[in-house]
Formats: sequence, C-alpha cells, structure tokens
Amino acid sequence: MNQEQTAWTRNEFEAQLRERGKAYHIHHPFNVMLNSGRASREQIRGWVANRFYYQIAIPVKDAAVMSNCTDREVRRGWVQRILDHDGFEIGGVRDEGGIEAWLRLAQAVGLTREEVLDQRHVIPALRFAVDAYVNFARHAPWQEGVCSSLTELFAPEIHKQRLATWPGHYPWIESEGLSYFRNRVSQARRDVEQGLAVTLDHFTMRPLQQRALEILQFKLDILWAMNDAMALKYGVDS
Ligand code: AHQ
Repeated sequence: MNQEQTAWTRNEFEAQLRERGKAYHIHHPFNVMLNSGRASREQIRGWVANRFYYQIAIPVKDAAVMSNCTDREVRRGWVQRILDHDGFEIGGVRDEGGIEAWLRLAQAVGLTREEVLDQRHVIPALRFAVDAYVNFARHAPWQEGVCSSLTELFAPEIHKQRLATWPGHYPWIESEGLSYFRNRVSQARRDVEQGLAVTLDHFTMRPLQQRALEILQFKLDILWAMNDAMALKYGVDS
C-alpha cells in the first residue's frame, strides 16, 4: 500500500487530531479580545447570551448520540455529559448542572435570566451553526458524533485562560459567576478521555482516520463561525 493508504498508529493519529488545535476558537479575534480584557460589557453580555444557545444544545446533542449508540458501555460514560449540563437529583445527591451555572454567569454580567432564556439576543448565523452540530449528531453514526466532541481536546486551556484573566480584566463580574468554567476544566478532561478512546478505537483504517479529521474540522468550523457571528454583531478589535 502506498504511504497515503497506510493507517496511522494510535499515537500518530492522536497527534494528527491534536495538531488541528491550531484552528481552535481560542485563536479567534473575538475570543482573543475577550480574554485580553478588551471586551466591553455589551460584547461580554452578547457572548454570554449567544453561547447560552450552544450550552442548551449540548445535552440535546449528547442525547442524539446516545439514541444512536448501541454500546451500553459507551452510553454509561456518555450519559454523564447530559447530567453535567441538565443537572440531576439521584439518591439524595443534587447538582444544579451547567445550564443553571451559565444562567448565573448571565446574571453576573448583568443579563436577566428571562432575556437569556427567551433567546432574544441569539444571532441567526450562530443559531444555524449550533443547529448544524445537533443535526450532525442526530444523523451521523454515533462514533462520528463522539469524534465531533473532540474540540474538547483544547477546551481545558480555554476555560483555564478565562479563569486566569477575567477576574483581573473584569472585576465587575462576580467570581461566583465563573463557576461554570471552574467545573468544565475537569469535566472536559473526563469527556476527552472517553471521546478520544472511542475515536482511536473506531477510526482505524487511514480513510476512516481522514474522515475523523474532517469531522473535527467541521466542529472547529462551527465554533469559529459562532465567533464570526458575534464579531459581526458586537464588533471586534483585532
Ligand atoms: O462548555 C462546553 C461544553 O460543555 C462542551 C461539550 C463539548 C461537546 O460535546 O462538543 N464541547 C464543549 C465546549 C464547551 N465550551 C466551549 C468554550 O469555549 O467555552 C468549548 C466547547 C468545545 O471545545 O467544543
């Protein structure tokens, strides 16, 4: 077989996936503006209100992956993602969940719960990008749905960057409002452990590995397009 057809080893394949981090939205001018302390209150409020639409889509996306997944072991791990976002009360243990935490972030930046919940600020192009993610998860084989979550390979860094920079740049945002990001650092790491293992196990032949890279690029483009929409509506200083 020629070089093009030889499958990458697991390590080479993982390195190929991680190399796509260059296109992660941590590098988008809108995100750079946010985390460099140059965002106005209006830009921060716009980001929080629009990203809420992504947050409430995640458990729906994860339920779509679950509904396609016939592997009980994978479902046992994947269901945790839905609980992380929707919250739960199981055997006396209660957790309000990430969506509730995001609503507290919204209030901390000066938005009302109502104006976030009714999605009045959600930009059409951002909605379309998020809906493309949910619809992909509904229709793609569940292993492709799993692979599309691997932008989270790069997520701990972006959450840590916010936690390291926002308190200094935006002292007017109550620290309590940042608890969503604190929780996501460890949750993203746990998500990636499962998502990466399933991806490395399933996409074994070279054409499948190429497909996995295309899926990751599709999801990177969704995150990038969301930032494009917010930059257009709220302005960005590049
Ligand atoms: O808060 C985020 C989150 O819960 C998830 C789930 C995961 C997925 O299933 O696609 N991706 C993701 C992400 C979250 N936050 C984003 C951010 O910048 O705050 C990063 C995003 C991701 O990297 O896909």
